[in-house]
Amino acid sequence: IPSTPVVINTWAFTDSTTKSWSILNSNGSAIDAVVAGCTVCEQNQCDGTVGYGGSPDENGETTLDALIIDGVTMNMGAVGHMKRIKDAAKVARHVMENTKHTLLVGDGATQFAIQMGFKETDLSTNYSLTLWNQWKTNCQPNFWNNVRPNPEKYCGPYKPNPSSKSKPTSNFVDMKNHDTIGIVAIDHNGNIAAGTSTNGAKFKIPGRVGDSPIPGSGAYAMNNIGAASATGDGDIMMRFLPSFHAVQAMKYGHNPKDAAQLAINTIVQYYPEFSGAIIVVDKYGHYGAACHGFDKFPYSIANSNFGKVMVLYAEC
Ligand code: SD4
Repeated sequence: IPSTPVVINTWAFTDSTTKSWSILNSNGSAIDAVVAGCTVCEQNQCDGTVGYGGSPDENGETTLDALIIDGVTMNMGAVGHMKRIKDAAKVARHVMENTKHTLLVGDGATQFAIQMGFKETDLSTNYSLTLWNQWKTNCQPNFWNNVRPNPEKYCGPYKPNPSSKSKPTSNFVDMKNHDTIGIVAIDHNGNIAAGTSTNGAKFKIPGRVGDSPIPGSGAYAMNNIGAASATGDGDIMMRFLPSFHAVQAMKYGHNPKDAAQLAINTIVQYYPEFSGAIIVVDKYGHYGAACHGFDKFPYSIANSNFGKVMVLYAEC
């Protein structure tokens, strides 16, 4: 049964769902719910793949991507590859509310965050540095470089190999290891918002920005239709704007479950080995999810029908 207000987020990140739901339940806005839910995951370092201290790049540094979308005004803000600032979702909201830009990246995003009063701090932890050291010790050809078929052992720093024609397929075989939070919410006024937060892909080439901060890819929301948010192999997914695709599919009459499946199917046609998932909600609170490349995709939901936070599963 559809019901609003509603919050849905990727994975079993139920602390985030609980936080977002408590805001919606006390008449808070969808934007507040989305930002607060993402922030909880950043602070909890959800699965080591949201917030500080995870997914070190080739140089061992953790960088953050986040996006916030207001489906009422279609105003959006995002940060990509942001360094040394923990609160990626809150900074994305500042980009949305305090600038006319949509996406700030790298050191520029950091400087903006500092001007907005955020604290600069090292995002590395013992955990992220251990991961990085293990990676360097067991140095394999770096997946993210096009040198994979090359038998010569290779770890960063990145050197482009113009002679190689190989294309990456998916480095996201084990979905347990890289779980972006994506949240979609509808508040008491029927206003819709969506957002994401992640530390991206492990051992990425420095400078890499994933799908999560890209409007239409990591998330999308339009008040008169609904919203969606995706997680998974961002280097592949951003080529298809799956969240935009799903929202458009609903516009043309598909229900959320079918819209989710359509967005995933299009990617699979080109990249049968990709791993990823998407959550979709329409403006009435009907919801659905679809996934590919692993067994089951858990996602979390709260609305007044359930009266509590539930974890549901999509079969992939
Ligand atoms: C990325 N989409 O940066 C993110 C990672 C992710 O589940 O979602 N993992 O590619």
